[in-house]
Amino acid sequence: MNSIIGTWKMSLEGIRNASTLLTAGLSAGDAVEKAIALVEDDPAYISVGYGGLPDRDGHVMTDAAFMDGTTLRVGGVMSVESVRNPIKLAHKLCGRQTNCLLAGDGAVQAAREFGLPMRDMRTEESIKRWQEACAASSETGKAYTGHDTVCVLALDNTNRMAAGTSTSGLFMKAPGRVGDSPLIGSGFYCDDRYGAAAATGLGEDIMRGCLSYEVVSLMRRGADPITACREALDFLVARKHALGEDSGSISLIALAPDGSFGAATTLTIFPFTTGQNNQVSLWTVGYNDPIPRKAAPDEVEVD
Ligand code: SD4
Repeated sequence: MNSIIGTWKMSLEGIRNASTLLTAGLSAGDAVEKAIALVEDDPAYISVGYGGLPDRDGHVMTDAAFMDGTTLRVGGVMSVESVRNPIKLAHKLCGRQTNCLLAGDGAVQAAREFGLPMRDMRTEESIKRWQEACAASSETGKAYTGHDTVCVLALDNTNRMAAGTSTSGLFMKAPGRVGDSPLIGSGFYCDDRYGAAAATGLGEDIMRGCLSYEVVSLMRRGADPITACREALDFLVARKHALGEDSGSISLIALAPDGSFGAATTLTIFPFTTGQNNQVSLWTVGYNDPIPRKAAPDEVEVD
């Protein structure tokens, strides 16, 4: 039995490829890395890796993380520029006992030491998008829109699990801003005894509920992955409402050690993808539509 789940429609090809490889015996960790690297390398996906969303100064600064569900070891990078595949760096750092979470220049230096490829992560389109936002934000004062993280959770044929995340974070973020994606417990968590979870949405909100740890903790106490995602989300949303805040933009995915999966969202529609023993599907879930439904790729406009 193997199973893999990824956030957003953009993960579909990576999940398809990784699912085939998992079925052929690839490890959960390598499957997570491969699925995410494919999204990072594709400039069509504007919120992850190459061609990602620039910060206020026009730099594409990425965050990524990797967790091994057997050892509970973690690797992560934050505010990293010019590393072609931040997930590969996070995966390599996960092999270390110390110095496994690196920021900025230190992370770039580690990538060089590992011999990982570097690249200018900006594309003509990302530069144009930044220039337009600079012009528009001086008129409207609204810059912070557009953000999607690719998160992947996998279970392999030997019952090992892994989790990974990668993002360029919020569009027009302040230089140095870090979201939930590289933070263990918030953006991701994985313990192959109980399951794995990951989050996408506004990192500043996701962190307030340590949502990924909360989902895994609910699974540890017996919840199935759909219920665990929903309960963790509802709890934070209720707290936000009590504080006079709106629900915000948060989506969660989870994978159980038996290969079953779940998701929940505050959005009208949140697409995610799965592969189980090489059967690949696109799903949607909505705040008012909490049971995941299968969808055809052309039905889903949200990437
Ligand atoms: C962040 N959580 O940097 C990321 C962005 C994201 O969907 O996931 N957006 O806050």
